[in-house]
Amino acid sequence: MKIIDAGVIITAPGRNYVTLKITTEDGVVGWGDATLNGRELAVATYLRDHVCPLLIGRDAHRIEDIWQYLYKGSYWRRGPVQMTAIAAVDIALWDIKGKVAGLPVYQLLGGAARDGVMVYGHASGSSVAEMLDDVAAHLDEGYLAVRAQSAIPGMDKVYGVPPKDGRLYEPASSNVPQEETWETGPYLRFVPTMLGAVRERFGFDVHLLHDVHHRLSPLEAGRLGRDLEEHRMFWIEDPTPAEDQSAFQLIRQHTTTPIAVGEIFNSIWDCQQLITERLIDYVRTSVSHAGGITHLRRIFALADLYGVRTGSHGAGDLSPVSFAAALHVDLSVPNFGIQEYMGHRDPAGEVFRTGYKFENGYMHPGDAPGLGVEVDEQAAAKFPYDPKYLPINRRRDGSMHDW
Ligand code: GCO
Ligand code: MG
Repeated sequence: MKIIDAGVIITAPGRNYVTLKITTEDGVVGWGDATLNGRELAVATYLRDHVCPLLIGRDAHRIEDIWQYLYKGSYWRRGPVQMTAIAAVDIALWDIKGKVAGLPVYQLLGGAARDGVMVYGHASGSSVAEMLDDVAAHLDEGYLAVRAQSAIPGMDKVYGVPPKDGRLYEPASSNVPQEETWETGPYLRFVPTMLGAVRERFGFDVHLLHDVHHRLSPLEAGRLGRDLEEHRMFWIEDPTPAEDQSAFQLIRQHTTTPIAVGEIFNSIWDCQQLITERLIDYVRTSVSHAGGITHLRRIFALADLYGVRTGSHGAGDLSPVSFAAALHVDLSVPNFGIQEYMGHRDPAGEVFRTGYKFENGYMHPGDAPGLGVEVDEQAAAKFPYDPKYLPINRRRDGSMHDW
């Protein structure tokens, strides 16, 4: 079944998304997500100029071969741009295979290994009281797991906390990077109290998560983990910048608080040591940034051997196409842990027609053939590209810090 067309759609219904459309000779269309927040056009160009021309005439069914062809064939391997581009192709090809087979993608991956996929939502607030009310609102909606982030006294802006309404936190918000100030001391002193307040009000039944967003040293992370042990966290996420995998040995020596890492990883090599030395508990690689369904399953299979569970990134800057793909993988792998669900704000729903459902804290991708998401190209054309950057962090002395 030959590929006869491959093209890139850039649209900003609420935020920027890059989508790959692959068409086969019999008119089957597959969709892939190629969105790399703040660097969207780099992936769009990589696809348009270097990948799409190579797809024409290839057999859409040969997913593994096309993956290897694009990965090994470029010579310059890995990195977020290449791996997001390959992911988009891979996701679109799985969509096509499902549509041709008349089956939802999870059936092609071995079928459902569970009835639903537990997701966690984002609760936040400009004070602890406001954050607690947002946790309550999530529990009312049926969430079983909630990530809690709150403003920190003495710090102007904090990751994960929106300027106003708790539900609309948007990381990429400015046409030049917004500058934030980071101070480790106030953060480390405040967070145990903040998360303790959640336990005090809601008890221990709710799964509680927190994102450190790469900001601590290994020793500071160890101390935070130890201070949080009494709160029985589901996980703390990205405690340190994770390109230094051996740093996690130090964290592990100091705490039993579970650790989740991997949203910025793009290949199995980024987490090989973390997994094989059992330095983490959850691997957060995403389907759209880590080489698509084909490569994500390889990472998850390695993780399974070492008792590491999955906890894929699911922020709003990953499009509904990759969110659906994530749900298909989550439903089928044996070592699923949890899936992040931030949702997509309107008018994304005008462009992406989704079939996935949320019920009682669990999600299901639906049973439509393929991924179950269709893209309305006419609607997409109404929302032109809108350049945005992620913020940066500086310490009080002006030096750059991890954001
Ligand atoms: C998360 C992430 C996001 C990232 C965002 C960057 O855990 O959901 O940390 O909020 O900051 O995806 O584009
Ligand atoms: Mg994160």
